[in-house]
Amino acid sequence: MAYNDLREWIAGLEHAGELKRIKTEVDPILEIAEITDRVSKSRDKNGNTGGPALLFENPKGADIPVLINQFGSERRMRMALEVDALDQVADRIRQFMDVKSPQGFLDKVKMLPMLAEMGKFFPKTVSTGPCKENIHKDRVSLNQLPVLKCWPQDAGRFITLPCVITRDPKTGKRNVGMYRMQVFDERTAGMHWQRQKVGAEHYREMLRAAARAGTPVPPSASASLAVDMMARSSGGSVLPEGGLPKGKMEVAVALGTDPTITFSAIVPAPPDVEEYLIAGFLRQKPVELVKCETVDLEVPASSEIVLEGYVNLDELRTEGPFGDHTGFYSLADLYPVFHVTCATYRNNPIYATTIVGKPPQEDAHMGKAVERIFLPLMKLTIPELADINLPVEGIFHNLMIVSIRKSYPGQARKVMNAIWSLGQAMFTKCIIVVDEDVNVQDIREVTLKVLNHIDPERDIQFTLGPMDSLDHASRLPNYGSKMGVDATRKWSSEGFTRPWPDEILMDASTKALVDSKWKALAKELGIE
Ligand SMILES: Cc1cc2nc3c(=O)[nH]c(=O)nc-3n(C[C@H](O)[C@H](O)[C@H](O)COP(=O)(O)O)c2cc1C
Ligand SMILES: [Mn+2]
Repeated sequence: MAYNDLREWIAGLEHAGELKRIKTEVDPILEIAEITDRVSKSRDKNGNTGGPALLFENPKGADIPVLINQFGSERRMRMALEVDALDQVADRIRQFMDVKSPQGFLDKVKMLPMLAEMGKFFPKTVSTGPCKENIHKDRVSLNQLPVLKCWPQDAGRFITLPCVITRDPKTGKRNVGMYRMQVFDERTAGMHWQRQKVGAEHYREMLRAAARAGTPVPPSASASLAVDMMARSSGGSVLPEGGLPKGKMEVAVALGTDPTITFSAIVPAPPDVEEYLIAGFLRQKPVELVKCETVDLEVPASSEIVLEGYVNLDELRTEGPFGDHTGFYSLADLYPVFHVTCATYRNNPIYATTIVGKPPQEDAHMGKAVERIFLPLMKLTIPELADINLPVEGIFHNLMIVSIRKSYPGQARKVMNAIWSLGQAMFTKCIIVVDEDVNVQDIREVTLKVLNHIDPERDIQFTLGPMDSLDHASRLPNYGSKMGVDATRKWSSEGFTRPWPDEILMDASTKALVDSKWKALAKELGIE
């Protein structure tokens, strides 16, 4: 049964031996990050990385415990999604995609259980919930939270696992995205939605609407930069020259939610698919929402802590640097500023967070879950796709290895272009395409076959396009080149006329012969 809140999830983890409580006092400034980093990179006797989830019960300077590394192993990721294998989530998605139009009454009856199951996905608004146990509109201070400073050159403390809720002013649809928040002072924080994310698009929609309705503010350096950053990139000169319109955009932030909600905020779903629905699908039980006190938004009723507030349309502030999941500091840049108007929280709240840095860390396991879950969805538009691997050191957007069933010339390049046009996969800096017989999960096999099979000048495809905001090497921020490597076997219809050698494989009878003697031989030779 679904975890109803963070506390049930913590209890579940503890019961499964997947959580350790730390009673010693530890400093949220750097110390928790160093401990967590060591735990993330530790290996158990089976060679699994990740260590346990950690509950720091005594963080220095705050009386709120800190939960970290909750998703930091494959097992915990499976527990969070309540499956025995991550592919089961993919199987469930496939089942819903396979639905054919019912042919008669019996077919319709057969569909009823599925329809009933779908009914559970939709969130429902309830009148109140645990997150309303304490409501503060005046005495709000972000400094009461044990927010981490993760790395020495970080610009400050960062809320790293917030579910940021916004509403599309045009359609009224909600979005939940995970965008880090740098704490500036008691009541303000950075709002780091990168320009290609849904929160940023909602902000631009607000800018467009406000610009149509009102007078622009006087020109200023930051305002014109905002136009450049948030508006011109959307293709229109909808904003008056030189200034940003005044106005506010409402934002709510939920901290410490049940694991499916937290996970839903990071999955790269299509912009119009509401994350509360994704969470409902994953947990197979509706997400219960409550209305906010000061803004017209809904938050999960069982959230540990909720911050309500707004972003001024005409205000940007330098955010970062921040030690990021690339293993490097992401550079400082201008981002909107979140102002807290109200905080609601449970009695004895728990602060859930994460750190990112050099992989492998907690986010590596979340990324792997995304990879498995999205494969069937990618196959919808790229049916020849057999498997994909985003190696952890490729930090999701630097390297994707895909295998395909090749049926026509040039297909590997078609697949690259399809990936570069697919949602957040647009950021993929390097795509390697191999034939179906290559196991993309085996990096040794990939290295051997890819490098053997390519004629680099012929097989590398360059293109230009949007880059992840975190990329520090591209010629311009957010814009640069990408590379695809066609490592499939080349066909004569692709202009390759030389013979292609067979892969070395021993014949079956010799193998069987040696198999029959192997036990004794191996013992004699001292090998396993
Ligand atoms: C721990 C963590 C921190 C993240 N921080 C940010 C961030 O600061 N800014 C951002 O744009 N995306 C960040 N992301 C990625 C987004 O959450 C992800 O792209 C998500 O799909 C965005 O949702 P959206 O499509 O609804 O905008 C982070 C992801 C994780 C796992
Ligand atoms: Mn979204």
